[in-house]
This record gives sequence, C-alpha cells and structure tokens, in this order.
Amino acid sequence: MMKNKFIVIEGLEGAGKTHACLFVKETLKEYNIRNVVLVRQPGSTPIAEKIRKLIKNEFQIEKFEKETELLLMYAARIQLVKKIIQPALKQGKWVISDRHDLSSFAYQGGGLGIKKKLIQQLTSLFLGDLMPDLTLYLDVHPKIGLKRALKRKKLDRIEHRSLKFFKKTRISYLKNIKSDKKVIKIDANLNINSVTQNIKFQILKWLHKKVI
Ligand code: Z5A
Repeated sequence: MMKNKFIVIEGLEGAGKTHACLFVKETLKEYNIRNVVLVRQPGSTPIAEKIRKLIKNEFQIEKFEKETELLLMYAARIQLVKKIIQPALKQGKWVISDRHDLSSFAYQGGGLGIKKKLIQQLTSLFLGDLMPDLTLYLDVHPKIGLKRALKRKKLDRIEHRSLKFFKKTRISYLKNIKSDKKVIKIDANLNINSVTQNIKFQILKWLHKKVI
C-alpha cells in the first residue's frame, strides 16, 4: 500500500487547475485511492474563504499594499494547513490542493516584486516541513489563460492586473520549478483532451514509481 500524499496543482488563471484537481482525484480512484480531500487556496475553511473574498473582490475601500496581499495569502494558508491539510495527512488521507505556496512565489514574488527570501522565510516559519509530494504545474501563456477565464466569469481584482504582471508571474513559476524534481510541467496551451491525457500519463508514471 502506498503512503498517502500531498499533491498540488499550480498555474495561471485559465490553466485548467479546477478541472485538473477533479481529474487527478478520479485517476487516483482507479488505483483504489478513495480517501482524498480536495482544497483550494486561498480558501476551504470559513476564515480562509472570508480572506479569499477580501483578496479577490475588494476593489474599493483602499488599495492593497503588496505585503498585505502576501500576508493575507499566508494567513489563509495557515488556517487551511492547520485545520484541514495536516489533520487529513495525519489520518492517512490524500490531499489535492488547487494552489499552494508556489503561487505566492509566482504572484506576489514574481508578479509584484516581493523578495523571494522574504517569502521563503514565511514558508519556513509557518509551513515548517510540510512539502508537496508532487506538484503539477499547468503552463499556459497568460493571453490564452486570461481569454479562457474571461469566457467563464467576471474578472476578479487580481485578474484585472496587466498582461505584464501575468507574464512576470509565469516567468517566476518557470524559474522556481526549474530544478525541483517534485514538479511536473504540463503544457496547458493544448486542447483540454490533450492536457487531460498528459495529466493522466504523468500521474500514472508517478504512481508506478512510488509503488516500485
Ligand atoms: N493567488 C495569489 O496571488 N497568491 C497565492 O498565494 C494564491 C493565490 C494561493 C485565486 O483565484 C487568486 O489568488 C488567483 C491567484 C491568487 N488570482 N488570479 N489571478 P482562483 O482560485 O479563482 O484562481 P484562478 O487561477 O484565477 O482560477 P481559474 O480562472 O478558475 O483558473 P483554473 O482553475 O486554472 O481554470 P479552470 O476553471 O479549470 O478553467 C477555466 C476555463 O477554461 C473553463 O471554462 C475551462 O473549461 C476552460 N479550459 C480549461 N482548460 C482548457 C483547455 N486546455 N483548453 C480550452 N479551455 C480550457
């Protein structure tokens, strides 16, 4: 029996993360892995969902300082990690998270220009040794991702940022995953069937490696 794992799905908006999370859960089922908890960041606990609303929807009262945005992401993450992720992993459940701290490195680090060292300090202070066992990074060109996101919904506060911001965010993702052996990059510019097939291929390959 394989030990339970913590899997993270990352990428820009419109990369297909929501769909990928559900698909990975279905794929695990084929391996008789049914004890799976699905979460999203920021969010998934009552307090973290309130922070999510504030971060995504608050356009009016005042402009967010970039450090405020970063700390709110971590506040929501701490709630989720302590209330759901760590207890679930302790109980032997699998966890799939739509985003984790790599998003903070990419958006607040790469996009907003906060120093990587500062974000690393927050991660080591508040997340300790909790590390994803696997991250699937769905790589999409910002123009394509935003076009998809626009089709589906009204853009939120962060999605209203410039294309330049999302280009910097993507570059940061690519830099940060470069030498990380626990991250698999998936080309998410392709049509949804190709992306889904590739996710399945990569997950099965990874599961086989873990079983052997
Ligand atoms: N954020 C941050 O700044 N720092 C942090 O530390 C964290 C988050 C944790 C969260 O909003 C925001 O917070 C996010 C980053 C920031 N903001 N931005 N910008 P969210 O949870 O709403 O995240 P999102 O990434 O913006 O969600 P999304 O737009 O729903 O993206 P998605 O889940 O990757 O996409 P999807 O819902 O699966 O697909 C979107 C549409 O595209 C949908 O109609 C699909 O059917 C379609 N789609 C998906 N894949 C394809 C392909 N391959 N071809 C064609 N169409 C496709």
